Amino acid sequence: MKNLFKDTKFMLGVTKYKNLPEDVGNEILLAGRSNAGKSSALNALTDNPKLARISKTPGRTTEINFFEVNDSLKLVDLPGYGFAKSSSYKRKDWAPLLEEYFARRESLRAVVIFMDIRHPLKDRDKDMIALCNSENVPFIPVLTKSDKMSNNQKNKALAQVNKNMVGVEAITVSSKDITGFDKLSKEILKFSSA
Ligand SMILES: Nc1nc2c(ncn2[C@@H]2O[C@H](COP(=O)(O)OP(=O)(O)OP(=O)(O)O)[C@@H](O)[C@H]2O)c(=O)[nH]1
Ligand SMILES: [Mg+2]
Repeated sequence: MKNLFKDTKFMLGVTKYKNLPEDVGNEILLAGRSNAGKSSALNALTDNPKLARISKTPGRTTEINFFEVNDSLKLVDLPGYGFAKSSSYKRKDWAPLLEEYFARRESLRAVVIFMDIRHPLKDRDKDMIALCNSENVPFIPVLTKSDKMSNNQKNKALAQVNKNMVGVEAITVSSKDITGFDKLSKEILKFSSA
């Protein structure tokens, strides 16, 4: 199967709404707690280990980074929520930008919410789900680092998360073993027709 994300390129990183690229096409937001594995997943999805920076130090991603998949699809990598001392994503400097983005961005189609499979649905994840629900933006829950669990544990975690959500099913991925990304690409591409 051809990887339609293969030619994804970094466009720009911004910290202010006015610096956002033109509001055209389709945008998928990549969200999640710091260290959840967002950047690793982006690299696995695009089969490009050098695309987004991975780090052992939480909070490496501090801007909203735009990646162009093709003419009509962009992936938007958010800084992890809760990487600093703040207890809520709302208190982060870029939170007003995020709220403005949700309120105004015509191109926003869906949010991928990355959660470490060992620690899913923390308060800030629930905040993000609530924000999606209040703005009527669909979300795709993704459980990362599935290589850290046995199949049995994995299925239990998945069932537990699914039990807490209506109308959506979580996907498990491992950026280490490169599993689950076919499914994730399919889900993302569902939102990418302009
Ligand atoms: N075992 C395992 N480790 C992973 C996986 N995905 C990410 N990691 C590790 O988790 C750490 C954080 O990964 P990142 O991809 O940088 O996480 P992030 O969500 O982008 O973090 P921020 O940019 O700080 O918000 C790194 O040490 C990765 O190597 C995975 O699927 N399996
Ligand atoms: Mg990152």
